Amino acid sequence: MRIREALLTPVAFADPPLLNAMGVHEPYALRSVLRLVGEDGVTGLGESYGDEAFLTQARRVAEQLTGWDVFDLPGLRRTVERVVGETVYTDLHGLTGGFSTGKTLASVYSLFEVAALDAQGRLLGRPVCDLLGGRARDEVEFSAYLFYKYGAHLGAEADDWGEVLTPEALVGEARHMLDTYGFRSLKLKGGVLPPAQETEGIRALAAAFPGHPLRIDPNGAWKPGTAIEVARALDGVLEYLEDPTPGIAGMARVAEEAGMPLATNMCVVRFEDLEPAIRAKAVGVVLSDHHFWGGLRDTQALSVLCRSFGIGLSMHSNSHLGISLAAMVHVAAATPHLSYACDTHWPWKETDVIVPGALEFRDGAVRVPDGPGLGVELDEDALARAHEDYLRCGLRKRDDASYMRRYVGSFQPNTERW
Ligand code: GKR
Ligand code: MG
Repeated sequence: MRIREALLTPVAFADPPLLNAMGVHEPYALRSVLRLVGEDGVTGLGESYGDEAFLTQARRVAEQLTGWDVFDLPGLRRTVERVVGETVYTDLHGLTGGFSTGKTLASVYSLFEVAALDAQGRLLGRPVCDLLGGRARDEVEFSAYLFYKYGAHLGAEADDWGEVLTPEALVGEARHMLDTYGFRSLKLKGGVLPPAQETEGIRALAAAFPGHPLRIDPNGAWKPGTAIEVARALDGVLEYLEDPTPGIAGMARVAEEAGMPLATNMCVVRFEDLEPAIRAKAVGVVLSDHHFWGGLRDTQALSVLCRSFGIGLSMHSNSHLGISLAAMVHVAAATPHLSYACDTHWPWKETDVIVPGALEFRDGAVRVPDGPGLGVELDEDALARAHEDYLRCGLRKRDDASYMRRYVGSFQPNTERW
């Protein structure tokens, strides 16, 4: 199947004021939606970041794809390498670690690879997970992604979740998520309140939901010594401790003392990071993310490497829509070595660009859609609305820190703050 055109549409969707080490989520999250339209009319869908710097690279690749055969993934890689060159895509938050040409190439390639696999699946009448080697599981388990949050965006009315800054409110948020989606694992986004308060938050969750696996992720907000104290305080309570401190050396120091495995989506973000991290015994769990690990097939390659070195695999997420969730579900289903429930921001959004129904959470898990390709259909009207929201909202890059300074004038990101 040869490509007639590659259409890239930036979209925005409403996002609550969720807190993290870098600040607070702005009123809209940005994404990009890709449609690869074949000469025969078959379309392949992809979704990724919506920051202008990413869109610029993706647009330049899209312009080069007329006549490209969607089964030629090495050809796609060459095109991406040629177009992206030495460019380094950076974001303002650093919540997925450092930046490099390799990571830029992997991120841009991924958007197009997913859409190509969707198109291949539609042509062959087979789900993407079959193209990735077949299902190791029929459904993929996800964790509840809990956030401390403000009650309202600046100048707006309170949202339905309300303010969450205390252990009691956190338990209320978790209860709502568990009742609605049936999650078992619970992940708390930390790095927001002093570590002792976040430790109390985890203890409150453990008491309210006995037997539910728990994790906390302060995105490197703690110094190694603090991280060791938290690890001791929560020994036997956490299934893993995610990015307690920045960098491989700091993580290795904490790992030596911590009773639970350390997980990361910040210090191991490229294949090149694996060797030093493994040598230093810095991480016990790598959090994959096809959006920056080079697509679905490289995510599987990452899984094989992790298995070879006795490291667990879980999955990181950012604010996303249904095309991304479908891709996450297919790759997770086709990846035998996946050790934990995956992250998702799904409960935090109210709208989508796909036709509802293909992706449903039952008992915290999503069944692999049976339809060909990713198994999700684009809702053209919803896409147009989300694009209108993008044009209207005026945001062109994610900037949690600047938005936070409008709440708290003196705010500085909490990186290694405590
Ligand atoms: O949505 O604020 C957020 C998260 O902090 C996200 O940006 C992180 O990349 O979820 C991510 C993580 O696990 O670090
Ligand atoms: Mg993380």
